[in-house]
Amino acid sequence: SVLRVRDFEIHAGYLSLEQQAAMVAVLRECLAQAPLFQPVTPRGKPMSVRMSAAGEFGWISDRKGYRYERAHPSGVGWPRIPDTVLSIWRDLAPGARDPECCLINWYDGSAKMGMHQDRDEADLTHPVVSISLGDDALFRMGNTTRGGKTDSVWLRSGDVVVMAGAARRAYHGIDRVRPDSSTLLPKGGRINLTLRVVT
Ligand code: MD3
Ligand code: FE
Repeated sequence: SVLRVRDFEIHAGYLSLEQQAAMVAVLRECLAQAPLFQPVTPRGKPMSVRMSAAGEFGWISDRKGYRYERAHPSGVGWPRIPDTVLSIWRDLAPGARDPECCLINWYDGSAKMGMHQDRDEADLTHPVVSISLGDDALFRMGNTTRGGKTDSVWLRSGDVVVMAGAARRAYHGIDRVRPDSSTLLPKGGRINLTLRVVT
């Protein structure tokens, strides 16, 4: 079922449990090559979300700033974007250029992501596709400028969200994760994948 909240297109239950489990298995291989790391903000504050990436570029935050890089902080190249992940992009963003980055965000039960805009990409007319796996998360959607009214929705394992149009430039964040709401990940927590065109 597709739910539209403003310009956000939420495909609830897009992935079957089997598809979700297969995706977790290929993500483990990605993370073996490019392990999760804890980014720090340019001001030196550690983020609560752990991150890695697949694709030509990954997103990095450290004391030097925010940017896309061709290598993991360890120096190794990012793994390829798994085909099962790429096929979701091609289904839901038909006609768009293939993504150059699959950002992998991992949340434990106390991680959150403050309201922000994604604007480190060169061309904000390309859509972003987000895939949720594991524990439920409270996703908050705001406006293209900071402040104003927001709408919140719980994202569940297997849900896919497409951000195009005004949603692509909207402020958004994750207020909290509901621990133990899914059994997909053996140690619990939540994985969010975001597919992006970067250049
Ligand atoms: C709206 N991730 O990685 S996914 C992010 O669940 C990010 O990890 C959250 O915000 C997460 O930047 C939210 C939904 C999402 C992702 C990217 C967007 C919404 C977006 C980019 C532009 C606009
Ligand atoms: Fe974001």
